[in-house]
Amino acid sequence: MTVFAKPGADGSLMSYQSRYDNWIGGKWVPPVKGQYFENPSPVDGKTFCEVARSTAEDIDVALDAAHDAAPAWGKTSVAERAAVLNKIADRMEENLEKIAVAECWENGKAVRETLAADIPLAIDHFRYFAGAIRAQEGGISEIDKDTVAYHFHEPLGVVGQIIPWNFPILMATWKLAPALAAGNAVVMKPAEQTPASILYLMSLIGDLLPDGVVNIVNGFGVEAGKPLASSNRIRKIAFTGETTTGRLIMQYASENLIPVTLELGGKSPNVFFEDVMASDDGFLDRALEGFSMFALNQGEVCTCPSRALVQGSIYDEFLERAVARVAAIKQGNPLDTDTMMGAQASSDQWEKIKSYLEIGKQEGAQVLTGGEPADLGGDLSGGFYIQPTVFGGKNDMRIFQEEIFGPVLAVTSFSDYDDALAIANDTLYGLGAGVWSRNGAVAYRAGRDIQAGRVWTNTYHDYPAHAAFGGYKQSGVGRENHLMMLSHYQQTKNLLVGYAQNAK
Ligand code: TXE
Repeated sequence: MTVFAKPGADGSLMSYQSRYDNWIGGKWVPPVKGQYFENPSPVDGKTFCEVARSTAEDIDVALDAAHDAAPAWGKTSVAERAAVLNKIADRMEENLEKIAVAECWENGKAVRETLAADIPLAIDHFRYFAGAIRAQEGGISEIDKDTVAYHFHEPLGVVGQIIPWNFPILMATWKLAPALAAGNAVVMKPAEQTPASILYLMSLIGDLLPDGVVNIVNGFGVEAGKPLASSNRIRKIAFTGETTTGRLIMQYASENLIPVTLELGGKSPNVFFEDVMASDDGFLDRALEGFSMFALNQGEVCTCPSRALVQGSIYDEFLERAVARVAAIKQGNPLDTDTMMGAQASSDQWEKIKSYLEIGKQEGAQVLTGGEPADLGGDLSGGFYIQPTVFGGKNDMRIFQEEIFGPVLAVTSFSDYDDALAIANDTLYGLGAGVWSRNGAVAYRAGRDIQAGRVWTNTYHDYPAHAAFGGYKQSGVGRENHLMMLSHYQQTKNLLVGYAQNAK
């Protein structure tokens, strides 16, 4: 067991500055109005740094820097841009533990996750898009024997990106890597709950990028995010967050007729067919693991499998084992590498989840395990902890329909395939889903019939860079990851050339 020292304490791996300005034009720039806000760690609830509280004026300064940088960056060769992305990945790998601790301390998630998943995935993302941009080809069509249509990929120019707090570094990477690979300059507004870890990252990698290619401006949604998303100086806005905010982003973007990518909320069904119980082999263990995945990242995942649908014929037997598996989740100090579940990211989110624990009880759901906030005592008593919770109930309850974004699972039973599909699709959302069956045909059919952009079959919560990710229904617009993401940051130039005169 390793307990990382508190960041900044003697012997610690990394140190946050006590105050952060914005990262603009390759240097630290104080906010125009001179205001800062406090940034508490969810681990103990205490403020560990303060961060620029930016306004429209700061967004303008960042947009100036991005516009200065964009033409030259857009003209670099794909090999040059790929080299920069690969250097960023290498630098991150050299500093993996430091970045993992920075993210853990700021977000409250377990350091064993940031060490094993969040930061390695972020590194791989830069490497994937370094390769992807070099492999991307344009197109040529022959219109007639003397006329050719060339299709080139061109960068959009300056793009805006607004990210949430649940995976601060990975969400930044999902947006930065394809945008940079495609030759754009970026102004990014991180979430006010986790403004510093991305700045810590910039302090490590900032020298690898030309000044102004990446600009990070912190602040609150309406004060800093809205001026960015509604600016007529960006050519695209990419957003991850709540569905209601996504709707606003689309409205702002419509004023300037720019494209949007929206990655929004979810209420993902995780469907367990009766044959998962057929024998006590590794498959059942994997299914039980998949059931408990609702608690991964403290449930603060847009694809959190927050609804479990279990076939009636196995309901009692499966639930007995599944609930025992959930009760064994080790909750504790997020900086302890033994800890499986850490703290919720903010006091607001903690309050929201606690209110849903009460809503579930009031609407008559049965508490199968958990159901309360967790007091871990000692230094952690000021932190934002919730017991992993499983409710039994019906799909029309609010805990089945509304995104809680916490370690709270709502379980119900289904009779047959059609019933399972009806319940799975009875939601406004369509981001993720899981299907568990030993019968490949059933699993395939369910995967195709569930209305969600990502359906995991006999696995869950894998996020490779080369698989498309995004929502159906009210879970979003567009995709992230995968080669296809490049086109979200490019425009097509068609050159239609007549060569006939050259032949005379
Ligand atoms: O989201 P917001 P919040 C869900 C989850 C959570 C709920 C609220 O259910 O409980 O949303 O979280 C910026 N113009 N998800 O309040 O407000 C904001 O500053 C421009 C799901 O944090 O959507 C932050 O940077 N920007 C989700 C970002 O938007 C605005 C991840 C997200 O904040 C803005 C996070 C505005 N008017 C929360 N208002 C997922 N899909 O992964 C806010 N912002």
